[in-house]
Parts: sequence; C-alpha cells; structure tokens
Amino acid sequence: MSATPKIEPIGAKVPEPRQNDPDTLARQIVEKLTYSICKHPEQARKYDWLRAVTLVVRDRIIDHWFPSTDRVRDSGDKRVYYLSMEFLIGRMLRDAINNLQLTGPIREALKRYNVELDMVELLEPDAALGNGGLGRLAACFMESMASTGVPGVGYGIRYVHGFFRQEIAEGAQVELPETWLVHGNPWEFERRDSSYEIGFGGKVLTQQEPGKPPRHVWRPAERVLAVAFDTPIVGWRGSQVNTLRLWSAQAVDPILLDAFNSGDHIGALVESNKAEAITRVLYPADSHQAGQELRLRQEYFFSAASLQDIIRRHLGENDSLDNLADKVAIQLNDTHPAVSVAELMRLLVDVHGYEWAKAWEITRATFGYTNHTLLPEALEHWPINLFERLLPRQMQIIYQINADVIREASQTGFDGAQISAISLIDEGNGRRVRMGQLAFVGSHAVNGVSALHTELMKETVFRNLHELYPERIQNKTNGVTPRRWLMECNPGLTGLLTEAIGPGFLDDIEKLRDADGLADDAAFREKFAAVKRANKGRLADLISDRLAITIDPGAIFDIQVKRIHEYKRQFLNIIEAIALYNQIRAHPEKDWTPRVKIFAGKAAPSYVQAKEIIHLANDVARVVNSDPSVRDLLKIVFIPNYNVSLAEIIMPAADLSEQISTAGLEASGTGNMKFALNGALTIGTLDGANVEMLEHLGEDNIFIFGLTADEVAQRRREAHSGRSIIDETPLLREALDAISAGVFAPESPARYHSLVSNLYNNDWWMICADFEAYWNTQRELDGLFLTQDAWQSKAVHNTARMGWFSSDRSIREYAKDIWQAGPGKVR
Ligand code: GL7
Ligand code: PLP
Repeated sequence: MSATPKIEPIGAKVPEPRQNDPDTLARQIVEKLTYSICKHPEQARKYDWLRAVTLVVRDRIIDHWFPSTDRVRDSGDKRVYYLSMEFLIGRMLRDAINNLQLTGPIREALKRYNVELDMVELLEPDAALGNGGLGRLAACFMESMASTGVPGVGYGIRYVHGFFRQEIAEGAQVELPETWLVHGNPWEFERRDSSYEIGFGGKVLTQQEPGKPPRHVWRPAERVLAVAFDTPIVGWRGSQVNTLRLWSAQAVDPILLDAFNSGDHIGALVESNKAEAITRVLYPADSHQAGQELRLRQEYFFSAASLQDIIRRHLGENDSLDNLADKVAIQLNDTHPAVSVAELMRLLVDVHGYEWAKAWEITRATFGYTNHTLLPEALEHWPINLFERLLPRQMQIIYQINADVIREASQTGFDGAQISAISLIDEGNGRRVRMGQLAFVGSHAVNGVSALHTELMKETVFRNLHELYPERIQNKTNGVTPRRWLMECNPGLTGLLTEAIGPGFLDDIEKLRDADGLADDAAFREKFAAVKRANKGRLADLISDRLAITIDPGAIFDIQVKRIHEYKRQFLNIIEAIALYNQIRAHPEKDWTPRVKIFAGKAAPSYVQAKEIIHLANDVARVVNSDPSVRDLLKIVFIPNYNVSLAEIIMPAADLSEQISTAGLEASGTGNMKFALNGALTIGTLDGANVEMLEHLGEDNIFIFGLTADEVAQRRREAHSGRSIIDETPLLREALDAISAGVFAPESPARYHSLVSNLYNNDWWMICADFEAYWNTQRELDGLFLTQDAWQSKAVHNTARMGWFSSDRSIREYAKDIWQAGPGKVR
C-alpha cells in the first residue's frame, strides 16, 4: 500500500502580498475577465469591465478582511453591532478603490485597454437600502468604524428592491421599482452556514413547577429562514475591514412538493412567496410610521436573526452569556429594531434560563438607542392585537417590563399622568405598544443626534422618562465621512487642499483648520473658486444632458436637496422663487444677481402634500424657465431621482445650501454638513446641527434667519395662522395669489388650493411667519455674491472649519461614551 500523501494543514499558506502596480493590476483584471467572466478583453462589454475591476479590488479587500476578523476574535475585544433597517450606501467601488489608495494604478491599468475608470465606476448601481438621512448616516458610520478601528458589524435587511426610482411625468412624481441586483452583486457573499429560523405567531406554553418561576415556551405557527449576506466595508488606507451582514428571507420549505405534484402549482409556492416578501422591498416612508403588518415582520425578522447570530458568536468564544455586555454593544438605530429588547429578554430567560432580573441587567447594559426624530407621526407604535398575534411571547415580556418600570416610577413618586406618559402601552390610542419607550427603558444610553435635538428630547417626547432616568440621555452630534464626501466627490478641492496644507488632513480631517488662514490669500481664493466653477460646470452638464435646461455656471447655484417634507419647507423656497420672479419682472432695471434654484428629492408615495410640492416646483420651473423677460436671471431646476450618486455631484457644485426646516423639527441634518464641507454657504434656521455649525463657522460665515424652536412652539400654542402676515406682506401675498390663480398650472388652476389655504388658516410649518426674514437674507446673499472676494473667503472658512462634523468624530464619541469599545485602541 502506498503511503497517504501528506496534506498541508489548512491555513498554512498565507497568500503572497499582492502588487499594486499598473502592470500587475492590468494582468489581474484580464485574468478576471478571462476566468470569472469568460470574455476576451476585445469582447468585453462595459459591465464586464466593471465586474472584473470589482473582483480585483475585492481580492485585495479580502486580504485585509481575514486579518481584521481574526484580530478582533483573537483579541477578545468588544464588538459593536449596529442594528439598522436602512443602509443608504450608494456605489461601493470608488469608495473601496479610494480607501485602498488604488485610484492611480487602476486608472493606469485600464487605460492600457482604452477603458476609463470613471466610466466604469459610473456603471455601478447605487445600493439604495435606505430612505434618506437616517440610512445614509448608518452608511457613514460603517465606513468610519472601519476607518477608526472600531470592530463593528452592521446588521440590516437585504432588500431586493431598494428605495424606488423617481421619474417626473408632466411635473408629477412617478415611482418605479428599483432593481440594483439585476447584474448580480459582486460585493456580497451568501453565507448559508449562517442562517436561522425566525418564528411568527402561534402560542406560548407555560410550564409551572412548584417553587419555581413559570417557564415559557413559544411555539410559533410560522417559520421563515434568515440567510446572511456579507459585504466588506473597507476603512481608510485599508487599515480595517468590517462586515455588513444583511438578512434575506427564504421559506424553510422552498416548495410544497405535495401541492405541486397534485397540480396546485401556484399553491405550492405560496409559502415561499410569503417568506420572501419580508425582504422584498424597502418601505419608502421617511419620518412617518409605515404602520403595516409586513413592516413589523421586517423589524422582528432582522432583529431576531441578528440576536441569534450575536449570541452564537458570543457562545463560540465565551462560556456563557453572563459577560455579554462586556463583549457586545448593540446600537439600535432608531426604534425600528426596538423589538430586540423583548427578544433578547426572551432568549435570555426562556432559552438560556436566566432569572428575569439578571436578564434585564444584561439586556440594559448591552443596548444603546439613538433617537432620530421627534415628529409625532414618525414615532412607532403598534396596535396591541397585531403585536400579540405576531409576537405573543414578546408581548408578554413587554407587559412585564412595563410593570417593573411603572413600579419603579411609582416608588419615585410619579403621579398618574406621569406614569401614563412613560408607560410602554399607550392606553389612549386604541392600545398600542410604544417602541420609543421600549427602546429607552431597555438601553443604558439613549442619544439624540444634535445638541438642540437632544435638549428637545429631554423636554418633549422623553420628558418623564428623562426625569425617571436622568443620566440616560446624552448627545452625539451626527457627522459625515470625509472620504466619500470630500476626497471622492471633490477630487479638485482635495488636490488643492493637499497642495496648500499638505496631506495631513486626509488622516485627520480636523487639520482642515490649517486652511483657515488661506481665506485671506487672494491667490488661494481664486484657485478655490476655480475648483467650484469646474464642479458647477459638471452639474450644469448633467442638467443639460438629463433635462435639456441650460444654466449659467456664473449664477449662484442655490440648492435644496433632501426628502420632500413639509417640515423641510421646500414650499418656502418655491414661494421665495415666485416672489423673486415677480420682482425681476416688475423691476427689470435693477441689478439682480443671477440665480439657479435647484431642487431634488423624493416624496413618500402616500404623502399627498409632499407630492404637490414636487408638482409645484416643476410647474413653477416650466413657467419661469420659458419666460424670456427674466432672461438668465432666474432658472429653476428639479432634478429627478435624488440618490447618493447624484448627491456626490451636487454637493461640490453648490454655492448656497438651503437648510430651512421649521426650527425644532430637523433632528440634525447631514446634507447641511456635506455642502459646507465642500465650501457652500448655508442659509438656514437655528435647527438641528445648523446650531453647532454656527458655533464652529462663526456668525459671519453662515446665514441664519427665522424663528427659533422656542418661538415656533410658542406660536403653535397661540394657534398662529398665516392670514394677517399674508395680508401685510405684499411679496408673499402676490406669490400666493399667483399660485391660487393658476398661473403655474393653467390646465388645472385649483391644483394648489389646499397647499395655499393651509397657509392662511394655520401655517403649521411657519412658512408665512419666516417668509420675510428668509427673503431679506436671500437678498443679502445676492449682494454678497457680487463681491466674490468676500463670498469666496467665507466659503474657504466653511471648508476649513467643518472638520469637526466628520463621522470619525461621532464614532469616537459613541465608542468612548456609549459602547466602551475600542477607545485607546481606536486608531
Ligand atoms: C432623521 C432626521 O430627520 C435627520 O435630521 C437626521 O439627520 C437623520 C440622521 O440622524 O435622521 N430622522 C429620521 O427619521 N430620518 C432622518 O433622516 C428619516
Ligand atoms: N438623501 C441622500 C441621498 C443624501 O445623500 C443625504 C445626505 O446627504 C440625505 C438624504 C439627507 O439629507 P438631509 O440631511 O438634508 O435631510
């Protein structure tokens, strides 16, 4: 018998470090084309190049991914799990190439085949698994955790259809399905070995043994499978690669074979369709609760899968769950994953046999909760009967938590009104579970996302809970990643800054401060303005290609891009545009500063007023843009389908950023930060993070107007309406009259009657109240733009002073104050 050949133990061979020179990269790209895509370079189509380049980059990420994962496991360091229903990532290739610093060599390698890297990058679909600010923040946080060395794992949902594609037809929004996965997704790895059963419905069995607390066993009526898909998130300079794990729902039995064989071909697939529906689409509701059963299923599905995964990993490395909170921090991104609090209690008590009090201690020490909005319509609460039917054991647990909290409150001397305010059950509204209260009591730290928002949390929605647990609320002001939102989207400015202050700011964005003095340097200002001008040219080209509207890059680019919402007040901006239009026509002899007003943003499909606002913007644009009497002094543009990739072109091209929400209602904003970082001046209210921007920028470098949050609250208490203001403000009255008279919608003059009558009767969003201050500030900005030196000097100060608003800073604060993970170890 011949001897068995000796097999090298797995892992004995570490791959040679890869070379990153253009020759090697070119060879490897062709290798991928040949062996992974099966094409000759001569035959390769555009998408083949995208795939080949992605695979080459991916190999290099994997080289960093293994050691990152091993390092965390071997060190026993605490891991941070970021649970979020949304990750609005956008394209990934440019980010990965930038962070691995391969831009130059890959560009060079592709040139050998006459292929442009920029063209290839633009083919990638946006991963739009989020609605807006909240989801985009989660994406910035994932990148910053990798860049600052926090061992973070993101958990979310792998929606087949992300945020809908918006088209504008005859001025109105049309929603179309988004299909980011049609060309496959080379970034993700399906992990069938990490799949879990998730239950719904059924009943709870209670076993009572004498002298012992009752034991509860949940017997779900339905089960679906959660299957993991992993995407690597590579940090700056490739230092660390973290994992984004997204769950996909599948049926436990993919087909009911008996039904199929007996001829019921559709019935055979019913289970499978029902299961897959859970992760089919992202709910397009931003800042208001979707309120449907499928949404609650989504929330529980991804929370339960993530917790099972976390516990399995923990028990693979530790003897018990006793030390869970020492090794694991779980951050709840808004209340969407708040059911996790009840689910972890269920796992600890029912499955792992912990006593209630001990389980509660572990749970509270493990969770942190971030609140992202105070808008009442956004606060999640579920009807008790729905909750009970879908999650019967979790409902029992919530009742028990509630009883404990109420007991504690009574002992503290809370009265009936205070107790009903903190109760997890809303008794006044058809009996509902309040998810904000559940997240609050189940977490050791609760945070707001800007200083103002955090103070308002203490005074409003969580007033009584704050009184009961006064140490729990803290502030963590949002931030944005400077890699995507400066280096990648604005290479011109990045190059100029590197030349002027050296490359130090690339590793520590707060070093941008070194550029502050350059605001007084005329030669620098000129170069700064030239970069802006080139970026405006790029946006003007996009607008000309997509909309056949010609705009002048010499005009002020005045931009408001964000979700369309009444509180964000796009309507105020449009009314100001109409008033300006009227004035230009009435006084053609005046020295008007040319302006292009640019809008973009999606409305939730069921949000009637938001859709009317989009329609109005488009109607006004049509009339103004075709009126020869305003010449090039005013243009209005609505760019359809706002998404991350469009934002990357828009942010660097803005002169003026519109952050004009009704004070007290925008929790933070992050678009405001991206604009200012790229040298736009802000016109804004004292709301969200604008307040802190004012502190960092200085009052000469930001244009604040309007009512404060306190004044808004006061007016609302006084039942303010717009009527008298409209009567006394001719500019405003004439603009509203024009809308009401159908000047912008001659085919349907009544189209905007309800929008306008709301201003007369109520003015809930303080549009009339703030109109005059807004108008005056805009005219001040007109004057400033004519003195370019002064404008550009302020613009330079904006870029130089925005470093603090980096998500690296936010993440370091979370790591230190909430997660107790990685500080000291945070690079
Ligand atoms: C939001 C806030 O509205 C927004 O101001 C904030 O910047 C963002 C991230 O913290 O969170 N809250 C919310 O529900 N959505 C947001 O964008 C949808
Ligand atoms: N949507 C997209 C695509 C974004 O890039 C951003 C932030 O830049 C937002 C929404 C949030 O914008 P805002 O903070 O202005 O609401």
